[in-house]
Amino acid sequence: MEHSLLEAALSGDKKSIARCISLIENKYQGYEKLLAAAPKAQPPCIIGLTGPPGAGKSSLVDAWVAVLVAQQQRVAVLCVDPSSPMHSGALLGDRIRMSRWYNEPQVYIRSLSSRGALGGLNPAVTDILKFLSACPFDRIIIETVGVGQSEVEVARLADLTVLVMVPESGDEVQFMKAGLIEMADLFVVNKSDRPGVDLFTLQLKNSVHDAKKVVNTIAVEGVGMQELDERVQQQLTKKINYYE
Ligand SMILES: Nc1nc2c(ncn2[C@@H]2O[C@H](COP(=O)(O)OP(=O)(O)OP(=O)(O)O)[C@@H](O)[C@H]2O)c(=O)[nH]1
Ligand SMILES: [Mg+2]
Repeated sequence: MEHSLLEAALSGDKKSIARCISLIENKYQGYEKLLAAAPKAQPPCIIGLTGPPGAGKSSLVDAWVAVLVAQQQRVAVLCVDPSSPMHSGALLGDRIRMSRWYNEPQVYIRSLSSRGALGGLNPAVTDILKFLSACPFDRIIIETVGVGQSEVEVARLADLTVLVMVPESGDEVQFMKAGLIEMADLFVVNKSDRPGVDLFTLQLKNSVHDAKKVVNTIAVEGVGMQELDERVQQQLTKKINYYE
């Protein structure tokens, strides 16, 4: 492993970061050295974004990144595709939805398939997150499609878990059954331009018992992003205080 590659990555060079991640993903000889470079303690900054297929997660990340970039923050986005062939289009969708950020120096976006772990997260995800934490990013956002176990795994890896739902799908009941209401720190009702949003939001607020944890957004129009950003910040601050 070239020392200079690691140094360049840790100083924020996107090409070097991409190469390092490929080495880690493929368990290339010496990749452990890269991982060892990750500092042990980091302030909480990894945000897991999960929810059913097509809920608008990538659109939401795209719009949120605009807010973060305006704040001069450096952002890494990791999109993890589930192994189910049913959702094989997700990675392409993620790339299209976030394409405007690929040439932005402050933003690094990477897609990963979840080959290996059936129905779960790519086993390299943990390692890659560890490495990204050593790079100078203010925020690391990980998007996964909620198709079962993966939401739970994301919550374990992330400092903060955001569950994205849409009004018309009846997700709320399903998520309650799966115990996800307890697991998520924030709930986004995306596609708030759709019918039934008021009732859905009300029901969700009742289930969550904390109205401040529910944010309404219209990702494709950038509506609600400032509020989402503020709520995320509040929740992260709470966690930092809790850890200290
Ligand atoms: N009406 C409406 N459509 C939206 C909104 N947000 C996203 N969409 C649309 O919903 C579709 C899916 O959006 P994506 O951002 O790809 O959703 P996703 O959750 O990332 O999808 P997967 O990664 O495939 O699970 C796209 O056609 C978006 O344009 C919204 O707030 N309102
Ligand atoms: Mg997506």
